[in-house]
Amino acid sequence: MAEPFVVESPDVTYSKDFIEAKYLYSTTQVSEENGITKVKPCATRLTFRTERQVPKLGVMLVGWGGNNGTTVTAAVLANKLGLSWMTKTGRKHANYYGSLLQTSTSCLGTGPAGEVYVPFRDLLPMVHPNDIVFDGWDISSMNLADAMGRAQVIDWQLQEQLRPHMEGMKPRPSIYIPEFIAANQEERADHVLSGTKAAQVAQIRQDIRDFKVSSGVDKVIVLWTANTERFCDVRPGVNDTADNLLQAIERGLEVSPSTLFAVASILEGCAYINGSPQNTFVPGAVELAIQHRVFIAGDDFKSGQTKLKSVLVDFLISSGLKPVSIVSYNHLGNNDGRNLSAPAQFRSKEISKSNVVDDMVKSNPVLFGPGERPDHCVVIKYVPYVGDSKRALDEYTSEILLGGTNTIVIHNTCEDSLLAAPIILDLAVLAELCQRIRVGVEGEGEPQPLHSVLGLLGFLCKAPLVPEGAPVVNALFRQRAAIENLLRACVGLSPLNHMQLEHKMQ
Ligand code: NAI
Ligand code: DG6
Repeated sequence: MAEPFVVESPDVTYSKDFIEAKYLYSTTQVSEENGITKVKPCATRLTFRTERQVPKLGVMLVGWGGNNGTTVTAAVLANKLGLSWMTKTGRKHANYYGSLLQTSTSCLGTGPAGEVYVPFRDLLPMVHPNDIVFDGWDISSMNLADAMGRAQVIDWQLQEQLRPHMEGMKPRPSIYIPEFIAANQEERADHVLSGTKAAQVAQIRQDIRDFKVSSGVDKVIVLWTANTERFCDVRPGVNDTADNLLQAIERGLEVSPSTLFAVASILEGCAYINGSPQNTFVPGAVELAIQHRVFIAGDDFKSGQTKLKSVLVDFLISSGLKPVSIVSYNHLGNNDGRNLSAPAQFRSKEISKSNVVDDMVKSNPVLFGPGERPDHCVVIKYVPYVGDSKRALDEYTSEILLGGTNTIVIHNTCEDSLLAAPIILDLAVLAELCQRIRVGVEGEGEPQPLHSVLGLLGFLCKAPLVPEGAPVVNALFRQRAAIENLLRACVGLSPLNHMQLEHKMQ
């Protein structure tokens, strides 16, 4: 299999099936002894082994008939078919703008003409989105062509071209427990499974198996892009351990639909990604994933306002300015906004949108004393007329030199699902790639899979799920560097350090 580039190093070997890289992982340990802070540079020799064979990937979307589900399906078809269409501002061509992997680049190194950049997707063998086969579930029976019309996201001329390809796509009936989503969603719930919770989980597992056989895909990833649910209580004996969670399903106790899907997916050995804010990954679900060595990732796509926040607050704090008030308001008119107009569902979103500055605040004890944090207010309003074109207004106030203040106000109009669709693709493609990576300490046995809780995908999530005890990183470019440097490590390249010493020394 031809690679876009070959690393020439005694530490890197390419075999028919694997790329294997020996890698020196450098960290720094800090300890406190007798009032003295001791800092110790450490280095560990690791082996990364990446399977080269890219599988045929199937992605099953929960909420396939929603704005994100239809938009991502339409985007892949439009790219695959090479479609273009006229709008009042001219001809538009299908692209993957907004995808970290497809349309952003990574610096490979320096050549005679300067720095050499390659698309992120060329760093390692990865699934191309055009080759993904979609399937999924929805509580609404509408076929994908009609659902795309309902979403009002895709330009009309493109919809017309896509209709024949999408009208045959019909979501599978889904698990519907009305109390988890807003009451205003009831009118679209005409396509729901019946039976006990255990029977419904069994049906979802059967659906995954059926899809695998009928589509001929090698691997399936399941991704929740259905409505935001309310948080569920974490209760001892119900969802605190894997066994209790499985028992709770058998006994018909409270388990949210998104957690039921997670359980079905994990038991089928399929990675499960949560694109919404609710606490799908109760402790029992996490333990189940770890037991089955299946990847889970989430929560809540980081698409617009929050992505900017995780850059802007990082900029302020890392420049030594002190943000003291962050007020984020937005209004939108799609079905997501309608669902979020109910208090319990809004609360889930408020939580995931509010914790995104914590790591940056914690990183700077010069500016913030113990327990001190900026005021942070999140408001979401439902305004049907604006549809999927979300308006986001943010005000950041910072304290600056000698008691001065610096107020930055941002207005952002963003077509929500057109931002979320490429994130869905990146999540699936990266999760699949991670399934082919093994890493281990040299001399300590065979390299092993990454931790089941795939924190690496945090760049794409508002509230990154991380292994117990691991730090949560929200700062966008730290998250990006984690992905970039891990992928570089897999081909034996050191992390990008941006020192450019070759241009700074005499
Ligand atoms: P949407 O409301 O258009 O689509 C959700 C779909 O899920 C609907 O078709 C609904 O019928 C279906 N559904 C609800 N409960 C279901 C269940 N139990 N099983 C199967 N299907 C079910 O919403 P949209 O805009 O597609 O967003 C989806 C999710 O992604 C929401 O939770 C939203 O908060 C989240 N999100 C969206 C972002 C964006 O930029 N569009 C960004 C971040 C998160
Ligand atoms: C209103 O906030 C609706 C939400 O679903 C958001 O549009 C979505 O979570 C994207 O949020 P953000 O903050 O990344 O733009």
